[in-house]
Amino acid sequence: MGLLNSKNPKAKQARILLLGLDAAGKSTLLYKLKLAKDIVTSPTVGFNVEMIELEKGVPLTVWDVGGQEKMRTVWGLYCENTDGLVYVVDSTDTQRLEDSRRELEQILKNEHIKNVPVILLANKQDVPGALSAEDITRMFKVKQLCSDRNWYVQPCCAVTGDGLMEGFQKLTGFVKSHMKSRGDILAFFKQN
Ligand SMILES: Nc1nc2c(ncn2[C@@H]2O[C@H](COP(=O)(O)OP(=O)(O)OP(=O)(O)O)[C@@H](O)[C@H]2O)c(=O)[nH]1
Ligand SMILES: [Mg+2]
Repeated sequence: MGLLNSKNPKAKQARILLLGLDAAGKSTLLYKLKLAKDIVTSPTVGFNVEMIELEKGVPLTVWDVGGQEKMRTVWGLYCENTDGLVYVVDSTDTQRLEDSRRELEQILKNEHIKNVPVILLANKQDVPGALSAEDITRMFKVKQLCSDRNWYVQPCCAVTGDGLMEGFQKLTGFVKSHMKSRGDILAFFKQN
């Protein structure tokens, strides 16, 4: 709990859920953000959890849950107390795009993340022929799917880190206003 605010160890941290199909690039991007370096990942069985502080005074606890089929059945168990959802899409995996869209649609029905802001990361933009953020927005029907919440689709490359900061900055802005609207903001900002 190294990033808890030292003046107030009980200050609320924002809990971020990182989801997406297996091999979308969730763990790669998490450790790129956390460690600023490339790591060799293996499929996540269970979850990784890391605290990252991209904006000073705004610590995020990021839960990276494995995306293999059997893991998707338990995604719902991680939704409680979530303040923001980051959904990672492999923009080159056109064969499983509909699977990915359907899983997103499903998880957005979870009552614990009702109105919670969503950032879609259109990952693997370094690969020639990758679908653009606009393509993903259209194909996922994001406007309809996320009509009850703030959302944004950010193109990125987890390997180089391109677009990750932009995506998480957007997320931080959304999360702040979401927490404010829920009244959590006092606990969150008293010390930030
Ligand atoms: N070219 C390219 N490869 C990427 C990118 N992001 C991730 N990868 C690769 O995709 C593979 C899967 O990445 P992971 O980060 O393990 O995927 P994950 O979403 O955590 O997968 P699960 O843990 O199984 O849910 C690895 O070989 C990564 O190096 C990217 O932006 N570009
Ligand atoms: Mg992983």
